[in-house]
Amino acid sequence: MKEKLQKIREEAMKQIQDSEALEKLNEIRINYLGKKGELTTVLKSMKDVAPEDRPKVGQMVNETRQAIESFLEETRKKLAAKAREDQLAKEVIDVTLPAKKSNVGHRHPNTIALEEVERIFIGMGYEVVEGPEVEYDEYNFEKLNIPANHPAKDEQDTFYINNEIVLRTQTSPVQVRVMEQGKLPIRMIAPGRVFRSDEVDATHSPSFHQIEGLVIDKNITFADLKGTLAEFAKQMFGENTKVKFRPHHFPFTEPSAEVDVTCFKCGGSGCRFCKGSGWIEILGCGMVHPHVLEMCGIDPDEYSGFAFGVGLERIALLKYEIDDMRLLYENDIRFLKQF
Ligand code: 2NL
Repeated sequence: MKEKLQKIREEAMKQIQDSEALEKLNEIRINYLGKKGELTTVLKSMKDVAPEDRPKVGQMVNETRQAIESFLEETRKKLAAKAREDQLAKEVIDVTLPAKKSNVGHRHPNTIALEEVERIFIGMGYEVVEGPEVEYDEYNFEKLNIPANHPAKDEQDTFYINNEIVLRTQTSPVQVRVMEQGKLPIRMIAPGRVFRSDEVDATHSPSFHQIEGLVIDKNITFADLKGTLAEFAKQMFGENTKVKFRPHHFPFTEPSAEVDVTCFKCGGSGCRFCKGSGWIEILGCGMVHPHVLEMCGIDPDEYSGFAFGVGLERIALLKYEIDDMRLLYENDIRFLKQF
């Protein structure tokens, strides 16, 4: 028995000594110390040992077990340390590699321009109101003095859902809704998406954005309109910007005007940007037509008001010197990032 134990011990020690991997050590542990291992088998054969020899043999089995266990543990530590060293040597981190770029979003030029316009009018006490993009013909045309068969209806041709429902051509129906609510005075802007049955080119799109403004109170005159838009132009395009009102016609305002601002590139002396004229057209406006007020439930003898409409894309193109509207809709991040 003694020789047998001695042999087991020598064999185990040699195998441990020779093992090069942690998995191998585990195998050895199972082979010698496991449930069906060699040492366990010896313990099980104790019944064949003479009773007086049993304590001695038992002690020898235990000593062998402890010797194998402690050598296993010692070797395990060595191998684990070596494995970690090898791993560290293999997985060298190149700290000079460029880091992954994190792409953050960017506000669209339309959004930047809209927020600027909103900031200016909120500063003058206006409210920002939104409304539906799908509208009744009645709100988009009739109540704005554009009855069936009016030539303006052809200029503002749009997409029809059916005979009574259209995609709005302006945000004015939002203002009609506010007027109908009957709370006066009104000082509001209505930004939003509008639609026209237009072919796509550098300055047209079947879907674009507009900001309309409306002020209704007692004793509102064209002078209020001029002062308001002159202040808007200064804040939007620079302190030295001047405005010019040219007579125009809109069915929903009377009198009506188109407004030009002095070219913010050349200051009015004439350049390529303003095609030599020194002026750039930015919006349409006028005094709200008395018939429109009446149709919206406001007494034109008591109240008057002005209104204006600005194309948001037009402002964004001018402000950021973009020469093709289509660039605004392509969502190419390299383009958008510039503004
Ligand atoms: C343009 C012209 C304009 C209005 C819009 C308006 C709204 C109501 C009543 C009267 Cl509820 N007028 N809006 C007035 C004049 C011009 O837009 O050229 N827009 C791009």
